Amino acid sequence: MTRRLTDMSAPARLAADGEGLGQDELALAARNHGLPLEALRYDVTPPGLHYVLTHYDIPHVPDADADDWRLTVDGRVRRTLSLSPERLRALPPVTTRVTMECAGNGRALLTPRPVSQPWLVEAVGTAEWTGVPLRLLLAEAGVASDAVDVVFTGADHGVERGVEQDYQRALPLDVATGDDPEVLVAYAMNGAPLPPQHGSPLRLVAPGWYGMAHVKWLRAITVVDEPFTGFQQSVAYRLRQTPDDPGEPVTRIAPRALLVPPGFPDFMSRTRVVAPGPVPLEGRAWSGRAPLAAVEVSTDGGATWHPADLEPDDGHRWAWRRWTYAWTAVPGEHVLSARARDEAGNEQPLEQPWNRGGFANNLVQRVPVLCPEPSAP
Ligand SMILES: Nc1nc2c(c(=O)[nH]1)N[C@H]1C(S)=C(S)[C@@H](COP(=O)(O)O)O[C@H]1N2
Ligand SMILES: [Mo]
Repeated sequence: MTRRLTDMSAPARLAADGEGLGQDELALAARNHGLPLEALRYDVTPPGLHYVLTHYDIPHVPDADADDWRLTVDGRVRRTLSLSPERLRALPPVTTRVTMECAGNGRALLTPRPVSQPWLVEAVGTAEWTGVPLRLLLAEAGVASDAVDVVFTGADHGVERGVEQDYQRALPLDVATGDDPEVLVAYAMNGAPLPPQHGSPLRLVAPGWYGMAHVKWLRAITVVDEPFTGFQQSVAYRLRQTPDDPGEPVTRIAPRALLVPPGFPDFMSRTRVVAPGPVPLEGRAWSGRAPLAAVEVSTDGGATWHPADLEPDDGHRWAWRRWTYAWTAVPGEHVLSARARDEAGNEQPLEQPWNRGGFANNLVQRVPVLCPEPSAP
């Protein structure tokens, strides 16, 4: 259901020159937390450390009611299905390790700043998602030959830029019915039932796609014979330079590398402090567009770049990969960066890729580090 409350075309706001974060952005930041960057050390993110992004409220689904949940598969299908979580758990399970990243990651570092969830670089996490391949459910329902898109509806409801709505996103039919990667209707995260904030009892997992496609609290899958034009598809999540620019849709994750910040932090500035001498650097890198080709590291603010050692993916194509680099710190101030490139030639830019939503911005991370002079014995 979509109802117009005020003007649907009201564009998202850009912060004025020099305008600090407002209470509206703080309220979002306090609800939607990022991955503490030191947790990049885990291959699989412990659930409480995985980033969270929820547009409206987390629906209240008491554990006792979770099995009363019904997922409807309808629209342009031969047979409408009504599936309980129990029924889905009885089907052969598939587990996929997936790195998920919010399309707005990095937004708060842009100039001018799009006013929305003010992510720095930490809107990412990797989990083992267990569920049922979406293509098997669609095959059971029998997709009509005129199908174009598959729409996913969550149980959460809100209003956004004047438009009252259920959270809804669609995938093109070929992606929804594909098996490489296999889109999942997931009921477990890291081997346990989905936590409330990650979509309990059911969510979509679309490996390689930015977070907005992974619809949580999934209650309906609707096959449609026209391109889906819901708010999150055609108003939000478009790469626009101006409010009236139709823009390209946000789809798969652009390559990014992040560092585990070395040494220890200053409480307020988060500046890192390291002792002179060998400082092993490590981090993670990923791309949802093509397999990773290389990660490079700079320890001089991006002036020079050196190849990092990139670990193999060990069969986890849709998960981040660890990289390492041996640095020797000398006294002074340094800026550390890492940048990823994938096999399709997509590479992280050194200049911000700006659009009004602050989406798919994979500007390289900058980590200021202070290396004090060794203290006299
Ligand atoms: N139903 C529903 N699904 C949703 C959202 C939402 O607000 N409602 N947020 C989306 C966005 S923008 C992101 S980035 C991911 C975040 O998933 P996570 O909170 O499990 O990390 O969920 C997506 N799925
Ligand atoms: Mo997101």
